[in-house]
Amino acid sequence: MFKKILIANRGEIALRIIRTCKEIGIKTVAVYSTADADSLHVRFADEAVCIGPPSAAQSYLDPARIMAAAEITNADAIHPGYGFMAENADFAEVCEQHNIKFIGPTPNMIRKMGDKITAKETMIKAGVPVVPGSEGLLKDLKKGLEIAKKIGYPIILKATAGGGGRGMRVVTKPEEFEEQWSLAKQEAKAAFSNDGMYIEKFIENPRHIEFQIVGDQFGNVAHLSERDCSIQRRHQKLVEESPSPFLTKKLRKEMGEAAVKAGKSIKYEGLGTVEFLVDKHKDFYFMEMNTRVQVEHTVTEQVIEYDLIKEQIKIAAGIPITGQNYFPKLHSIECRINAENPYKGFSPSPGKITAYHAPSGQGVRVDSHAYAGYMIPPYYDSMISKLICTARTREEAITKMKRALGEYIIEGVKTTIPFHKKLMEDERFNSGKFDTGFMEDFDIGEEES
Ligand code: MV4
Repeated sequence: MFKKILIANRGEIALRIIRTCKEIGIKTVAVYSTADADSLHVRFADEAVCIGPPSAAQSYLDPARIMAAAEITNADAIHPGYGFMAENADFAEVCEQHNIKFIGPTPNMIRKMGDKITAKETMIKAGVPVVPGSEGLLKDLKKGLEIAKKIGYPIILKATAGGGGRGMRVVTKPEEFEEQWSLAKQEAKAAFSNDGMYIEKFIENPRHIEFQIVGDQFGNVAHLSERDCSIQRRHQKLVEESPSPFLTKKLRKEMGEAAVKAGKSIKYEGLGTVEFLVDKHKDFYFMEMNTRVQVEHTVTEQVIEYDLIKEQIKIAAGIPITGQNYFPKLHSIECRINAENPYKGFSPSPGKITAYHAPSGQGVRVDSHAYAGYMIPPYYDSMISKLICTARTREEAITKMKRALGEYIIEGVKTTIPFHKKLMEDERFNSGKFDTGFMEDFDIGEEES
């Protein structure tokens, strides 16, 4: 087992990883930018190394600074958390070269799934259903128009280097194809230095349902059931839950088997998420695979009673998994609390938290690095807390969430708490009949004074 893990991240996830390390007797090293000197991950780690100024490019995203911190502290592994270095194959390779274990899949697996066309081809070979579309890279505009005509409009143009909603354009009729094609290519070139595109049939208002998978170094792969992440706004998830109110037992089994097939086909190692789009006929299609721990891993932990970070560390250390699939015993919902003003288009609201009280009680979990007096820096993402409520049924979990949201006090900055309160009262949310279009016509109403 590792003796010392460096956590190449900040905020709640750095804290989350430190907590597990403490429980299993592994020393921790925090790294931080000068903007995070007063952060809890710095205080709770056994050691901490300042790696640079606030700009992420010169701190959390700089491989040389992170590696230097790992070497001077003698860390034998690096946990990247999510974001930053988590899906950076080059960084995983640098770790390998320095004989420091990157806690995650191999650089090749990260690369394979990071390139969306390669990922899709891999899934087709493995027999996992994918959205009908072009096979491989689109050669030129003419070929694109041809394929779009064949599959029928509307279609969606996607960048092979994209993902998570970046580098996509919907085309509803042939007359618009050329313009959208060149805009999409320009955007992809600017964002990813790679303008490779592919086409898919556009599925209107799908549900976003993802399966947690876990694989070890011996070829065992299992799934830990699904999370429903359909409540999103501009590709930012707001609420996640497990199990999905949309899945039947039969569909869960089928999708779970597809997710395991996906993982086995690449001998996947570590924690991974297989994202599916599910249409109104309950047909499901592989979308993307994420090769990291996700923000919403917590709801899975709650419903199957499993420490996913512990599992991730054990797998990296070469300990085998049992290979059995897990099914939810409970219902868990996560509300992401962001320092944003939901009454003003979710605009960022960084600043000092002047008063803070977190909810608690049975079935209430708060994963947060926030405290009274904490200064939320403007440089990083705006999530300051995850409120996770777990009960036997969805109805009870929602009731508990309302109670917990009512106890949550955060003063000094605007937060998304009022949004979540309104959502928990929403009829459509309560019925479980919603899709990824939900936020387009959700009305939060007037701010209470
Ligand atoms: C799609 C789609 C409809 N049809 N692909 C958005 C995130 C990225 N993972 C892919 N996304 C989509 N791909 C086809 N062929 C609709 C979306 C999409 C979406 C997907 C999941 C959750 C929220 C979404 C919001 C808008 C669009």
